[in-house]
Amino acid sequence: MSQSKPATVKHDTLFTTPLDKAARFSFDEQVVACFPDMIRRSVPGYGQVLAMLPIFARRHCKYRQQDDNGQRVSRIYDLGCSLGAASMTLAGEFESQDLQIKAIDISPAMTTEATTLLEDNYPEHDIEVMTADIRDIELEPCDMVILNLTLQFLPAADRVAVLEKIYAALSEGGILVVTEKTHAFDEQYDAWLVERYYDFKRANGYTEMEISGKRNALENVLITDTLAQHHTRLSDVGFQRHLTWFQFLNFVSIVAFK
Ligand code: GEK
Repeated sequence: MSQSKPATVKHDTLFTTPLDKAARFSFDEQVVACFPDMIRRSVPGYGQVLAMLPIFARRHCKYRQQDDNGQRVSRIYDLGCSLGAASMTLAGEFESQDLQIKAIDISPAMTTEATTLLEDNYPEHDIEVMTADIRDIELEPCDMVILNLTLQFLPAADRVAVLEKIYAALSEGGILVVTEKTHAFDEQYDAWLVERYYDFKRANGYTEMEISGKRNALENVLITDTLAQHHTRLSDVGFQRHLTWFQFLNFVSIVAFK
């Protein structure tokens, strides 16, 4: 894998001081500055999931689309791209002419930084970074859609419509990869998973205050589904085949095949 240029990443110290209990988590400049450190220390398997995306893309992206010059390309959407880590991983494993990547995030602080990082590292690649709400955009025909830890931030009632739009845009043979934090239906299993998840965060250097501060700030912002709910919804929107290919504690990744 090619090495990308390191950005200046701050250590995540967001919840090291007591916060207003009502403060909600938002993807602002402060979060952007420490995001790579935060997500690596907070999401079990984050790096492993990212590393598999180009491997999946090799198998399922078959130059089914055309770029503005009429060249055959594989079009990939990175929805809720944050700093573009998924797009970066893909660009690192493909020649510039092979892919057309569209990376979208609702947070201008994220897309500003993602644009810089992607332009600095992959100036030759066809990567468009857009600031938009993924509920509002139209999707062009595509080979692969990545929803890496993004669906969980949409209001529950809006998730079906976004997945329907993705299903409609995917070409036959294309895939959707959805990675999410989940909760277990069984309360005891859920309690065990949540506690071991906090152990995971402790092992990665987070204090009790940081863990509880983040939990409070994410309340009603990050709303999890069960794994069964994810699979049912994917069936409901039309995907006939979908598979949980990765699980690490309460974090899962599903691949859905069109
Ligand atoms: C990664 N995928 O590093 N429209 C667009 N973006 C949204 C919306 C929306 N309606 N709601 C939230 N977001 C990334 C990580 S982070 C996950 C994704 C996390 C964006 C939000 O601004 C944030 O950047 C991203 O979804 C979620 O592979 O921080 O746990």
